[in-house]
Amino acid sequence: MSPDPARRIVELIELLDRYSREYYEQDAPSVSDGVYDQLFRELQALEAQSPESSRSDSPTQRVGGKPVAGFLPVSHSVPMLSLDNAFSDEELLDFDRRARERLGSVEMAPIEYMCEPKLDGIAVAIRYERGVLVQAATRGDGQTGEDITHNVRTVKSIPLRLHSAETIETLEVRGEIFMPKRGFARLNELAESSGEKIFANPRNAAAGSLRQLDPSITAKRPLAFYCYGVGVTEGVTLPETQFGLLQWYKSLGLPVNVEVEAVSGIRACIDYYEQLSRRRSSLDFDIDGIVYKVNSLAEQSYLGFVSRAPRWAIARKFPAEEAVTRLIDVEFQVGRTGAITPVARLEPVSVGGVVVSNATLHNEDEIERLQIKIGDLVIVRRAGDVIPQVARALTQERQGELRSINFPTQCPVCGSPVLREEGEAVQRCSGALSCSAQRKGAIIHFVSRKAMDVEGFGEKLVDQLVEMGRLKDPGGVYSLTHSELAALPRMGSKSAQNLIDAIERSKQTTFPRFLYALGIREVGVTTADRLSKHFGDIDTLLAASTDDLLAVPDIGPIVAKHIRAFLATSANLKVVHNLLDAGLEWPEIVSSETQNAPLAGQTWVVTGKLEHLSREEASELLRSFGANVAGSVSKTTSVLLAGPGAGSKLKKAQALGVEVIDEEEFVARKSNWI
Ligand code: 9MJ
Repeated sequence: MSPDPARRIVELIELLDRYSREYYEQDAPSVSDGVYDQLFRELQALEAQSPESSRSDSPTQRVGGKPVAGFLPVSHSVPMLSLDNAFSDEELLDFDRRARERLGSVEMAPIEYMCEPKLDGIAVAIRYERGVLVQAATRGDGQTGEDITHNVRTVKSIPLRLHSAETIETLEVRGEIFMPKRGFARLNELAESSGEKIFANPRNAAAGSLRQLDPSITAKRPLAFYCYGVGVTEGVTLPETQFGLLQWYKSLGLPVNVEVEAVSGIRACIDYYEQLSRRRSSLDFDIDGIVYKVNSLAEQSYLGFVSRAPRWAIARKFPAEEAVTRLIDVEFQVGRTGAITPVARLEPVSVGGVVVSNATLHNEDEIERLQIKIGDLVIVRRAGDVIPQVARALTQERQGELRSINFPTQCPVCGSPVLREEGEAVQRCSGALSCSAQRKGAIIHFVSRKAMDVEGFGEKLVDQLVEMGRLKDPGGVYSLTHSELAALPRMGSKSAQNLIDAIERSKQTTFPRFLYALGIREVGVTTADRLSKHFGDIDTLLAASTDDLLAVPDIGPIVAKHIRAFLATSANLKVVHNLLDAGLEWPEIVSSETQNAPLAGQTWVVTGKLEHLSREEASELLRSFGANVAGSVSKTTSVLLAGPGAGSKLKKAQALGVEVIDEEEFVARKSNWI
């Protein structure tokens, strides 16, 4: 499928050149930095393998962008360096080892490092003479940048005069101009409402803002600045460390990122990385990694630099959240409710630090929107914990045979017609429990932890029993026998007995668990709880009309429709009755409206680790006493039950003056409620 190396090199050079022009000249990138880096590294590797095919116009031979016409060139008498990258802890450890070897401190004390968030903005050099801002320039290629003084003067956090520094002859401050995320969002909202061009990301918005010929436009853009380095100086003695430099900058009125931290040794650098990467999304500025710098300025100058990067600093990049790979095939999965989800099978690729070989394509509309075909190169995105998605297809790079994706009209599992309800994007198999995929899904849901909680009843077992024809609906679980289970492959007599015991235990349940376990569409744990409180018992619920359902708090027409549809299907009613006949039972519901429940009208939140109960068990108990249990703390919270390890919820409760109790107090109070 992949072309030969020489052809791929030519292809990559052209592709990277186009992406680079989109990025630097048009401020309109069509791919993310991560994708660019990935292709760049692929090119580097191919050129190393086949040096005879490398070309002098390859982007790997170039160090930076060209100044654009309209701005005067500024030459950097102290070159503006860029940074080498480390993409793993190993590469970072190598960097530290090399630095210690050069400093002669392999066996000696660890190096002290400064850790700085790596801002994703525009590097600038701002020159102050006798304390007054006289010039500002971009990095350009590191030797020559562009004069953007007129625009930089409009950035409000950059002082036009340094605090009490008239005696400093010359100070060239270096740092990053960027657009905070909130400002970026507002700017794009405004642009959208007035039909103007929308920026792809905060970095491009910042670059576009600094490239204005008219500074009154720049002045309206929400730009900010943090400084982190120094260029030319005259008539001043610099502090001894990077940390000291930043402290001194602060005293001069220059903005310094509050997140910077001096640490001892490379292990502490890794800890800093892990902590900051967890908070990354809550920072108000985009970062693409962490910069580590040898703290001592004397050691920095001893270490020096190679070609364009210092030997005393390194950028530990976050794993790219996007990568390019090829779509090999599309399969259609059938879920518990019959929803048919197209799943992309991909050539495995590392995204966000995880190897991805499948990604969801959501539904037919999404396939249409992506205009994607099998065989296409695609961009896969995975941010944080979200399921990998196909962001788009590189349709311009198409070559060779491609196959179009046809959404099935019959269920790929049972052959029943696939239907799409009006106003819905989802297509569903119409086979209900006669479709083995829906049957498996329904039973897996039924035995799951928040439902009937049958311990040890896993997906593989459900698959096996459904395929043998032994489980036709959730009720079948209660007629399984020890000998039947023990005869299954890889199942001993003891495991079979454990399962039988767990099945038996699950018969003692609660009304909301039972309702949730039925797997009615749109009925999650909270809705099941509301329904059980409202109707109190199963017979009243079974007889409920749509209007009766609409009278339940927070139940709207869609949920009511799904409940009615479920109850109107005779196969479902048969399942419900079989379950009741199997001996499922639950304590009578203490309805908060009809009986004077001790916690009626109160809203509780449970957080932290409890010793004697799980959080869910505590919540269930609270609900049984009439309390409403919420997921987050607010002004209306009555009490927060907090175990050890409670974090932001505890802080918020304390800030709002909400009563906080521990488990011991909870247990003591509980005895009064019974
Ligand atoms: C960024 N981008 O935040 C440097 N940087 O230091 C920080 N960049 C840098 N330092 C030397 N914090 C060259 C570049």
